[in-house]
Amino acid sequence: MMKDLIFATNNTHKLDELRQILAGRYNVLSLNDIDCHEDIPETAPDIEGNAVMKAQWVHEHYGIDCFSDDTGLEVDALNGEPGVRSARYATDGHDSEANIDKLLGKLQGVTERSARFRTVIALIRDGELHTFRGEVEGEILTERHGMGGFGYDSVFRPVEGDGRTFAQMSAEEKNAISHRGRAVARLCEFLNP
Ligand code: ITT
Repeated sequence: MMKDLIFATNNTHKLDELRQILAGRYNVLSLNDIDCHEDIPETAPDIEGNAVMKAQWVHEHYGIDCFSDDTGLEVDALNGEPGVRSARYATDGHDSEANIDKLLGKLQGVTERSARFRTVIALIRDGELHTFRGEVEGEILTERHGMGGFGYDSVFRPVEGDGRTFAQMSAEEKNAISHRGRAVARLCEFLNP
C-alpha cells in the first residue's frame, strides 16, 4: 500500500510535477481530494514563512500530516524581485502571462539577467515541522521560448543544461535540475532515509 501525502497547494502544475516525481512511492493527494476549497493565507514576508503558513493552516484545520511548497523567482538586477510576490507580480490573480510581460518590461535593455528559482517545502509530520530547500541558477531571456512547464518557465534558462528554457524541456529534464525537484529530493531522503 502506498502511503498518502497531502500536498497543500492550489496550483495544479505543481501538483502534477510532484505526482510525477513521487510516482510509485507516495500517493499525493490535493486539497481538492480532501474537499478543501478555501484560499489558504500566504501573507508572510518570505517564501519560507509562506510555505510554513500553508502547511500549518491545513494541519490546524484538517488535523492531518501534509506538506506545502512556496516558490519565488529572484532576479538580481531587480534586487531579488519578484521573489515572494512571484505569483501576484503583475495582478492580484495568478496571471503568468502578465507576470512575464511585467518582468520582461522591467528588464528591457538590462544585460545582467542572472536569476534563480528558490523553493521551500514545509512538511508537518506527527505534529512536527520540517523544511527542505532547493534552488536553481539561471538567467532571464528577452523573449519566451517553449510551450511546456508553467509560470516563468518560458523565460528561464538554467545555467546547467544545453541552453534550453525549462519550458523547452521534458518534465523529467526539468525535475532533474529544478528548484522543486531538488527540494523534493531532500523531502524524499527525509521520508525514506
Ligand atoms: P500554491 O497554491 O502552492 O501557493 P501558487 O501558484 O500560489 O500555488 P507560489 O506562490 O509558490 O504558488 O508561486 C509563485 C509563482 O512562481 C507563481 O506565479 C508560479 O507560476 C511561479 N512558479 C512556481 N514554480 C515555478 C516553476 O517551477 N517554474 C516557473 N514558475 C514557477
